[in-house]
Amino acid sequence: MEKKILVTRSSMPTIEEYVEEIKGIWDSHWITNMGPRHKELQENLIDYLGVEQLDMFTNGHMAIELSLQALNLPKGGEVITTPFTFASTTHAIVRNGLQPIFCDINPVNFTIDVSKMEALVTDRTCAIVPVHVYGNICDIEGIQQIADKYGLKVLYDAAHTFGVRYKGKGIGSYGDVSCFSFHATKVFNSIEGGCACFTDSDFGLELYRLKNFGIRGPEIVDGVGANAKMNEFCAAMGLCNLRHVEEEIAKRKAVVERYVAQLGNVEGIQLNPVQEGVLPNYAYFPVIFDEKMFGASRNQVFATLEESGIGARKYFYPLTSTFDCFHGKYDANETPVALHISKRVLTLPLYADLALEDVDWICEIILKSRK
Ligand code: T4K
Repeated sequence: MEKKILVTRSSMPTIEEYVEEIKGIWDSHWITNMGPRHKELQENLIDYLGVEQLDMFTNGHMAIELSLQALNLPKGGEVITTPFTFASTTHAIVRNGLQPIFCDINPVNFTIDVSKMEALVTDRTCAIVPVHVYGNICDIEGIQQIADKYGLKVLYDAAHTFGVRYKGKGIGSYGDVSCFSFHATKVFNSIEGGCACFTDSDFGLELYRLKNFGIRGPEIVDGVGANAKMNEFCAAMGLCNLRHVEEEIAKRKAVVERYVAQLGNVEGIQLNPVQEGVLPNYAYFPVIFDEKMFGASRNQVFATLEESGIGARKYFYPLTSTFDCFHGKYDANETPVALHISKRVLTLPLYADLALEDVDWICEIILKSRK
């Protein structure tokens, strides 16, 4: 059978470890609705992520969507955000009846460009939703300054930044709320899952209510909520994977270092930056190809890799602002850097157990794809 390497591969505990973790579920018959594993994972995550409070959800998207709802922003309000992200970020804004206002990104770390943000503020602006894309952290101080000046809420889409620390603090402790994804494809997974980190207990209560149908008490339903509760099987997977997350990150680091050794000095290739003051998690390995200097376009490299059974991905192309569902609503030329990067970026396979020889092989194919 032809060898296949995909962009990532879920980390899993041994089956024995998982079975041990779920045995108690059979004894108690308590499968969901904030059971003992949910509680234990929540406590362990507060500790590991270095945040004051957090709540957990079925997935990262619901953490973002319900957090935006819990911020109680004015309907139709404008939210400054990035188009260089996964569908989830933009859709969470739109599904809340809010209007995304797309700000360009900076060409070095691909996060929202704070120098272009203030010009987008109007009297309808109510929030900023930046993304720590690929695990690169945004200009947190710059964003907070603008938020403070105009009285805006800040929700960080921190889906890619599990375990990242900035200036010694957990990345989830910045902004009004920060949302992580625990999807199968992430550095840490609970199969599906996610969390929102916050400091305001009233906000936390509102969020809890929204993930549980708006129920406040056995006979009181005073909110129109959704159902976004994490079940016990996902929480059990989270408990197992959390035990190994440091090892996971260390192995990813070795893979990234091997890529950097092979591709770091190649003309026409731009790699992800190392950011000052940041303890990274090696979530993604994006590469930007300059066709003229490198000798092959992103699409050519993508196709050559695919012919060899290597599934690199074009995260994040197309820009969310150009999705068919928004046809004609936004102009991608207003975010020229994001447009430029999205047409040139390829994220290469990265996971803990990716063999270093396979990294060499992937790089060899990339370099041979030059005309
Ligand atoms: N915000 C941002 C910035 C995000 O990137 C995401 C999710 C979210 C918010 C929302 O968080 P969640 O609601 O998802 O928790 C994937 C993921 O589904 C998605 O979680 C992720 N971002 C996005 C960047 O990538 P796809 O459609 O590319 O995934 P898929 O199914 O093609 O999987 C990619 C590779 O992962 C496969 O080729 C193999 C591997 N894989 C996949 C699955 C599903 C596994 O090894 N095991 C698996 O179970 O979206």
